[in-house]
Amino acid sequence: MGKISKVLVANRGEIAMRVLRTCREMGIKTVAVYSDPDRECNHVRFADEAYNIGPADSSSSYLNIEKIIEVAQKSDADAIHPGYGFLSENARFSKAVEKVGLIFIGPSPHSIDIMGNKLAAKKAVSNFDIPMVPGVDHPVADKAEAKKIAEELGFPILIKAAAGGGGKGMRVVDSIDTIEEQLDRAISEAKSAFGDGSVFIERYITKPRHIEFQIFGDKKGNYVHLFERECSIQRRHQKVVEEAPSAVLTEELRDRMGKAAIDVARSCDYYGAGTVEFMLDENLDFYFLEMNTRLQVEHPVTELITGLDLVKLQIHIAEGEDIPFSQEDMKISGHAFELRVYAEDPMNQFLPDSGVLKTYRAPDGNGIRVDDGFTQGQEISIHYDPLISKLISYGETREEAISKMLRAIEEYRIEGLATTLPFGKYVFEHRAFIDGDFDTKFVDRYFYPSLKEIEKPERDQLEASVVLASWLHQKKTHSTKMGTDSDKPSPWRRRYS
Ligand code: MV4
Repeated sequence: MGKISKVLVANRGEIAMRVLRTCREMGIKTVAVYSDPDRECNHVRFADEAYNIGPADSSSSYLNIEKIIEVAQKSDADAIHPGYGFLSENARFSKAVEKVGLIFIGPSPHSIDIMGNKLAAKKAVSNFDIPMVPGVDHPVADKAEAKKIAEELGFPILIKAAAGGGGKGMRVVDSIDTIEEQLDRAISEAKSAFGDGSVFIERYITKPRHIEFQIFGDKKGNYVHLFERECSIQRRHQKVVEEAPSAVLTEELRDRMGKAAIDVARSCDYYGAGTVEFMLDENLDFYFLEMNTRLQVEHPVTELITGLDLVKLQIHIAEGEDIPFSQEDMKISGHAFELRVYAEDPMNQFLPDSGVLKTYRAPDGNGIRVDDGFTQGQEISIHYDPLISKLISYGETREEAISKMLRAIEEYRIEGLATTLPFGKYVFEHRAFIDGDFDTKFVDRYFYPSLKEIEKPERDQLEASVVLASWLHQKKTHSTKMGTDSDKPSPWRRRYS
């Protein structure tokens, strides 16, 4: 431990820029790494030094542990920031970094190991009073046992892979008739996807909201939470819109969930930035889901409502300093949204699009922040995550932040590839979203049915965004057609005011 004077950023795109900027502000020298096609990227130009670490495919470059550590040593860096994705939650990497005497700006390998396995995480938190979804905390391979568990829990149940994350290897089972085949499939899927066929069973929560808490721990065992982010607007486990604070938490519930989040961190002696994920059900009961041991994509919304720089905090903690404030000092101020701008076509099943950013002009002005990593003329490559930028809005109230977001979406100019900007417009103009009346099924419930309402030939002829725009216009006069399950009253609507 000790003062950090030079940081290698083992990442690319917007998050590399995000980390480099804070380093620059702190007077810390910076080292970038890049793959062959990334030679001209913003992070390469912005850093004090930059080194090529290999060809396009991630496994030979951004995932190449030996190469990255070699560059860190050669350039005399004293710490490595992994960003998110790539090596950020790889315990072997953080161990290797520390073994050669460098500082890993992130949690210990021990914390990464525990939280990387859902059963290990359940076991660690079992010593604390943290609400868990009813279910079992051991691997299940026996069919008779699976049936017995399912009958005790009641259908539907969910089979989950212990090694899984982000929804991979999950299977919903509605009745006893299909449980045997679903168990077989879940096990073989888990084995081939993660090299570990352990699966376990939980009661299935049908309409959860996804609420996560930002926590920080220091190396002396002090903890704080920086409130929640609501991330229910996602498709296929890929988040699209996030906000802070959540529209549905009361002060009392926020306090209880925050304390539970800190206990989750405590259970694995966590230090650094971490995120504790919960599901919130229709009765406002919450359940611990998993902990992510990295700085998350959506961290800017937390920065806006707290006024903190989370990367700066990460660096101070990595240097061995205490968290410089107490829980009581923390207050939520205003409301923030983030829209992830992906190079994906919302009118074509969100298929990734690649190509040159022929036009690229980001919005700005009061209440708008754009975290991006590319400029006009650059290519969005098929090799990596299709995230182009994060459009972030901030206002005194939720309504104000929504207005600013819609203004900024209109102002954004991207030509050359399809993006999720029109989808963002759809979400931020949607009555249910504006009312805070949504859960993790929002996209499936509203967006896909809305596309079916557009005649097929018309859809093929027209430019994607034009179709969506015209539908959005139409929607305003046919607002009752939107929902497919509007027969049931929504619990969220009542609570949000
Ligand atoms: C669940 C669930 C319902 N019941 N567990 C999805 C990703 C992984 N982190 C856990 N996930 C879920 N676990 C039980 N017992 C529903 C989901 C889920 C979900 C959770 C958070 C955010 C979005 C989601 C989308 C679909 C399913």
